[in-house]
Amino acid sequence: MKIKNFILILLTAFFCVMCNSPKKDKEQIISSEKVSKTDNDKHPVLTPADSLKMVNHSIEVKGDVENTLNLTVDSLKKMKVATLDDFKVVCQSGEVKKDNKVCKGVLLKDILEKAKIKQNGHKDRNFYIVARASDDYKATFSWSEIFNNPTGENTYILFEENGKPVKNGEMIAICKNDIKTGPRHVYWLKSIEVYKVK
Ligand SMILES: Nc1nc2c(c(=O)[nH]1)N[C@H]1C(S)=C(S)[C@@H](COP(=O)(O)O)O[C@H]1N2
Ligand SMILES: [Mo]
Repeated sequence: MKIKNFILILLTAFFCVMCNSPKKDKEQIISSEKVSKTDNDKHPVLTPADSLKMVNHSIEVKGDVENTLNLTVDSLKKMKVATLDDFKVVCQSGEVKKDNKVCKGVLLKDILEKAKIKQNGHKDRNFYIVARASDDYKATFSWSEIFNNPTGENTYILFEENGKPVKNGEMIAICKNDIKTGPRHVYWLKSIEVYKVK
């Protein structure tokens, strides 16, 4: 009798496992299908010469700022440099594109404080900040995210990855606390633009 019960329990457990696993796979497929693929999603393959043309030796901080800045890796090194551990670049699709052990950079907040956003009184806070690359890839931040939210302590302009200068240009904008870090990882960085919401 006891052996029969034992076999019955084993069989039930086996069928439960069998029924549950394909369900999980289906859920995963559905969630990755939510991101529709268009031609715009494809990365053009550039020749080494063409990708060199995308490199900027300085980034321009401009727009609604009192001081327009031209920042090089050397000028970033003179600012307050932070070290980031274990920074992963994850695409919107979920694919891990980079897995850095250690990176060095400067807070975007410190750069914007140096440039001084032109604010007209303390209620004038509706600004957006665009990090733009040479290929016109861009990421957008808001004044509130940078100056009144923990995101401000997690948004950097990087110049070093794993002890070496960054690849794909000299500086990269990143936001460490984004869920998927790929979208606001801007390489070939060319400018940081501050605009007031009209
Ligand atoms: N300048 C620039 N930055 C970019 C992109 C781009 O096309 N151009 N692609 C983004 C995307 S979609 C991802 S997932 C990450 C990593 O992209 P990679 O696979 O080209 O390294 O960088 C982001 N930064
Ligand atoms: Mo991506």
